[in-house]
Amino acid sequence: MSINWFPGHMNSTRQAIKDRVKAGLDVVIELLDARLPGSSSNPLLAALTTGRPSLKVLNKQDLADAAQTAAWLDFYNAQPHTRAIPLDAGEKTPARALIKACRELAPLRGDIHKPLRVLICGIPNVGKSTLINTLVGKRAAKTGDEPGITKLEQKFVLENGFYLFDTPGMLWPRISIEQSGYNLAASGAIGRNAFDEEEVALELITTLKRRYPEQLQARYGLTELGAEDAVLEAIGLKRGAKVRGGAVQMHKAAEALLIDYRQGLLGRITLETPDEMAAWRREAAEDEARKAAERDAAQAAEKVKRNGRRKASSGEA
Ligand SMILES: Nc1nc2c(ncn2[C@@H]2O[C@H](COP(=O)(O)OP(=O)(O)OP(=O)(O)O)[C@@H](O)[C@H]2O)c(=O)[nH]1
Ligand SMILES: [Mg+2]
Repeated sequence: MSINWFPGHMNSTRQAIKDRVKAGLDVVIELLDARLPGSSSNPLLAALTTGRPSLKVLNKQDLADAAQTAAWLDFYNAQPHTRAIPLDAGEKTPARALIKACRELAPLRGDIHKPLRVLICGIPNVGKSTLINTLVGKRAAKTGDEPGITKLEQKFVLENGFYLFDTPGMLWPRISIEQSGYNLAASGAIGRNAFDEEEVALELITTLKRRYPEQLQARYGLTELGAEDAVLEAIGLKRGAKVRGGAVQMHKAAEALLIDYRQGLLGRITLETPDEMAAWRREAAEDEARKAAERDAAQAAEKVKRNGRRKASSGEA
């Protein structure tokens, strides 16, 4: 399954971020989802904001595996010009610490004449507006548990000389790393109609079986874990996803599992490690290179054929 969800408002967001960078921007805060810190990092955003001081915030850390969050923080903190911190966007004290970090990243800005301009961006539903509300100290930005709540860039004045810009969640036109597509969909970053819930639930079960089997068993009272579809059926039985005749509606079972996962009812779970992500990236790049080589070879063969036909029709030997 290759996911492609780049509705019109994301295209406008791309332009709005471009304009913001041009108009002047001091710090970029990219919110990542701590449950998928690699897949939630937006390559398009990286390209739009290169060269700006950047703070990566691993948000929803309350839902992620603490040991994995530590590994991902090490990974990002080892990258040049990058600082990474974990966060639960609703928690006031750690959120306020972000303000200090922004001031340190742009020490020459932050008064009325030279305001500090901070852009908050990231994939849909990752908690950008929640963070703004926590920082501002009131429900100023609209939030909600589905992707696509914020539709337009919005400016908030945090204090004198400190501006925050909330942006709509943005993905990128083609998510070529298949596993990233599944993890993004499982996390709730992708619109419901843009993916097959059953397929995503089965992939989630594969990951959970490999990495968190006890948590999966404990949540649904399963004594053993069989094949993915059998596990999904068992989940459906526990979660009342049966039709009248007694058969399990797999689509309902998938929906129930995804809701439970998103709400943290299976415990604290991280779907990917830095090493896995690096391997997926490599595989996707190799795949792209192979496809490009195949395309080139097909085009070259076509050209030879065309030349042959031309020579034949013009009577050349
Ligand atoms: N558990 C947990 N939930 C969070 C956290 N931050 C945000 N949420 C929840 O995630 C959902 C999305 O939050 P929003 O702030 O609307 O996300 P957004 O990034 O602004 O989303 P879009 O505007 O749709 O791109 C809401 O239900 C929040 O309550 C967090 O740190 N932990
Ligand atoms: Mg929002």
